[in-house]
Amino acid sequence: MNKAWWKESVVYQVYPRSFCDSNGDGVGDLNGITGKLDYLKELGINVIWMSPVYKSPNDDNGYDIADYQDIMDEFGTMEDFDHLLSEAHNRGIRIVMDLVVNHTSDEHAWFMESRSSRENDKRDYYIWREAKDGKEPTNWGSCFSGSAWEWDEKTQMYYLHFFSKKQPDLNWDNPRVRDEVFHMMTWWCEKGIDGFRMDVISMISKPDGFPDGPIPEGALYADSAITCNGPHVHEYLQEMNRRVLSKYDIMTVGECAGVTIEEAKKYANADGTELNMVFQFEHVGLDAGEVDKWCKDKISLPALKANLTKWQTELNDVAWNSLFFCNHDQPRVISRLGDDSPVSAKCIATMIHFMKGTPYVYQGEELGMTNCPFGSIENYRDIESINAYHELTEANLREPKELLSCIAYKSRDNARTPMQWDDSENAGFSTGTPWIMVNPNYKEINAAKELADPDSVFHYYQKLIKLRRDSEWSELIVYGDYELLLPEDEQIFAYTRSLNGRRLLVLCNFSDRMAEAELPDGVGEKVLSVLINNTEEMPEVFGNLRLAPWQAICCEIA
Ligand code: TEU
Ligand code: CA
Repeated sequence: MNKAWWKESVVYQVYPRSFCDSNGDGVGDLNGITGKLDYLKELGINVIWMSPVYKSPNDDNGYDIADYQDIMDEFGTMEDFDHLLSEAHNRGIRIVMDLVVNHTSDEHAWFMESRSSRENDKRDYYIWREAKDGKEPTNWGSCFSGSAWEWDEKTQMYYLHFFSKKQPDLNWDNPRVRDEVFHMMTWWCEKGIDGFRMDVISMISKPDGFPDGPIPEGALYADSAITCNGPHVHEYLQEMNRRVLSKYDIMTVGECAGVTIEEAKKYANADGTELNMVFQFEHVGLDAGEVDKWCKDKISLPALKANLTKWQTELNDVAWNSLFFCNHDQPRVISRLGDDSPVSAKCIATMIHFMKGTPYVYQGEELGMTNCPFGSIENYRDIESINAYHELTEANLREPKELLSCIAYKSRDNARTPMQWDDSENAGFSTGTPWIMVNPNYKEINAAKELADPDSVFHYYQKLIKLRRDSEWSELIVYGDYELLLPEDEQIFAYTRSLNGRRLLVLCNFSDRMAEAELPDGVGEKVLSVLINNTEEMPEVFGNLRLAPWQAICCEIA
């Protein structure tokens, strides 16, 4: 069964900019996080993954790093970080850092040198190419709109950036770059951190020969998928594992855009030669459009069940799953899969938290925080949303009003509004002017109110986490085998977990209507105990199953 602490964990993602502002400048900071450790302890999580806190000009809110071994001015000092780390450890909470090494900021010293001349000693730390027929070297697009190539007047060459032009891609084929990265990672591990979430790690090895890619109808450039799972990515991660990761008791999760099951079996293989687990994106891609994410298509439940079941069964005993729907790049799942009601939040959480893998709770998800009514494009802060709006409307590819409604539904900023702590001004996030608008529903949805309400979403997440981490069913929830039931049902997500002769039955009605179904023979005929139920109603589990709207229940069955 290969037990491990990171398999038995529940991770909480903090987006520091929006979590808690301790000094009234409108921006969240490290001391703000330290001040909320008791809240996180109360929730029951045992690992915090923090989005980047390193020095950065914040072109992409810290995912553009100018110094990997210093703290962003707005977030505090290295002393503040050391204090946070020790206070977290004092509470039995581990800290996982966000490692962004596919690219740096263009204000990093390495890039400042690299761009200074073609002969500079660090020129090949990045990816420079001559113009081709007077144009960009390939037809690749940036994830933040425009070409993935930026012209540098001084040295008369293009440099590659799959994200913003202030995020030049590092050249991982250069062994000196790998040395620099592994040295920096070791420095953080020696400080006592507990792991890394690795940003777009599936993109670090670029395709051989830099071929043009296909340009989808309605798009201006070839998709960045062309660089996912590149020719040397596993070689580089195995080197990283040998030289750094294998020397410490740490947890690693690769953010792997474009990862398939076959690739995940390599990235997160059970032999431990690369990473512990990956974030896959097929399930959160089920509602993407033909060309890009800017649409309001809904995810069909049978498609979601089929995809999550594929990952549950095909990685089983071969690799390890992460379990998430929310993060700082995704709209709020309660608005995407639910109907913004607390009962729908609990239903979604039940479906996720009883699966096999390590669950990730994104800040505010445990409160049932929803998407935010931003209104005009001026209220957005996210470079991805803002650039997409301007590029697609200025190229007359999308009608502004219609596109804005899609951005409202899918923008990353939906996850980046300030954490809603209480019903005081700015939801208790800051005594200053927040860097981004506060969701106007903070008086109804906030931590103070939910801590005082035993039936709140917070307390429901607390129960889910306790069942996984400290109950008689913990081993069954973490290590039990998964089996989907009722695959074609359009309303009910039903599955079992089994281990050593014990079995859990999970039933979730993903609709605002009553749901009925026939369970397979032998399933649910004898309920031994009810672990959790998000409504007062006790469904008839025997034979003719009836579930209330959004009802979710987990029982131990004979
Ligand atoms: O995200 C990479 C990535 O896949 C995103 O571009 C994602 O596809 C998109 O945001 C979904 O709409 C990572 C970080 O999580 C993201 O915040 C950064 O902006 C990006 O890398 C560049 O570092
Ligand atoms: Ca602050």
